[in-house]
Amino acid sequence: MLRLILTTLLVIICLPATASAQNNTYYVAVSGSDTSGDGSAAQPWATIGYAVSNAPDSSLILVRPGTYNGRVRLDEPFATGITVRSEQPYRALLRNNDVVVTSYYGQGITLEGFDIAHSGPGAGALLVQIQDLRGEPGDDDVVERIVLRNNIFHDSYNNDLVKVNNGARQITISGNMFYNQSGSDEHIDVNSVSEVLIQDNIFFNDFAGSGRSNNNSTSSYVVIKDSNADDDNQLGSRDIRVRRNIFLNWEGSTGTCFVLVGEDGQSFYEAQDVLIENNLMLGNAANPLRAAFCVKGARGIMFRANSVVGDLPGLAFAMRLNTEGANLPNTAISLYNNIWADPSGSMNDFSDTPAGETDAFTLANNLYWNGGLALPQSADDLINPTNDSTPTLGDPLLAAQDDLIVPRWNATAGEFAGGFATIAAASMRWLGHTASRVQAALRLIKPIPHICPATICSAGRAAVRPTLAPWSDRTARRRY
Ligand SMILES: [Ca+2]
Ligand SMILES: [Ca+2]
Ligand SMILES: [Ca+2]
Ligand SMILES: [Ca+2]
Repeated sequence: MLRLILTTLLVIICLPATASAQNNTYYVAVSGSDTSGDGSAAQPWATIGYAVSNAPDSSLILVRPGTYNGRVRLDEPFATGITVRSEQPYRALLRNNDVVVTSYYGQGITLEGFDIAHSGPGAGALLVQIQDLRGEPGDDDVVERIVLRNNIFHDSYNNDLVKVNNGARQITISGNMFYNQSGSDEHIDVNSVSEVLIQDNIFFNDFAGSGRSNNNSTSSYVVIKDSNADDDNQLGSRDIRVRRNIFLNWEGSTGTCFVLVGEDGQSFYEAQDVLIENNLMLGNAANPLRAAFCVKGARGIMFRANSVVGDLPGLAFAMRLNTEGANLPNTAISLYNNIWADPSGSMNDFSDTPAGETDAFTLANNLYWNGGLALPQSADDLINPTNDSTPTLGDPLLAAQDDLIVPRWNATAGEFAGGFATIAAASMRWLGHTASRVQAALRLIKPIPHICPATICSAGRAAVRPTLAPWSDRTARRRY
């Protein structure tokens, strides 16, 4: 309460009636001041953290171009929500030699349009961390309704780009670009949280483009797991959606995956009720990965209408479903309406799925193509293309993906490689280049009765056929 009163007093003190903060719009600029500024266009504040602590609910905070060094704290609760936006997309740079953006106490905050990176080698761990430190982690009062939208998260020199953990919930990560994490860590580490939506993002690595060496040591682009059991009152990540993202240009280790569910060998399900749909996974790079999609010790995982296309050197092309440590066997794994296509004909291993490590799965209505050669088949694996009772076998007419331009941001040119001004435009490029063909290929797949298990789909959606057009509803925000 004291904090609230102080905050209220600060707002009153800092926002005299003469402030020109029209329509709840406030400004931050590198030339601004947190002591003499009032947040108006003429007298902007100097730091985002100060603006967040002083702007009222429903505010729009516009951050002027420039480089902002130091930690950005998004730590106030807002019932309706505020937006903190780079006034010119990607022209406000957030830099720190430690974690750059944190939300440990925030509610209802959208961060939009920034270029976010470590300042260089030697930085402390993580670029962005969202975790619940409101009271006890994962109790009724949690960090929630945090949105990361249209940002470029790149070049962590220590650990993940974005970590969401310790009981946070209702986190949306939408329309961002991710490249170059560090060490055996991820672009997004979804760890012991619930209701996370990851959609319309582009994930790739391009270490050389950042003047770094590629050690083939990085981990999955997205991991969904629980490292800390019930220490945070949350046992397993739950209700996670990964949809309409583009994954490409693998430079990571041979032990990890574009998307990995479960990692830490726990004795409980590290993730439950996870939907991975309509993603484009492009095997354009020469660096082998473990498999496009991997699950270790999880329940209720649906992988549908994804397109895994390209040479994609991998220990397995499509998936690895296994257990490690104290993991329970995977159960309720559904894989349908996907395309697994290697136009180069080098798909020599379809899955790594040891018997006994997955006890219930559905494989139905997928398309398989190995450049005209025989599909791989292994008696050592639980899941082979022959397990699909309604397969589509044939050429989906998807091109080899090895000539793709990696769409990294070029600040000097003010555009993404390929000549696009926004992440959405760069994303649309892929739609034009590849996804229209993917959509054509998906039309080859026979529609099937919906087989969404009750653990994932509500009764209201249970009769609905899964969408076959992956990106036609890019602006939709509906939840499952
Ligand atoms: Ca809490
Ligand atoms: Ca991590
Ligand atoms: Ca936990
Ligand atoms: Ca195998």
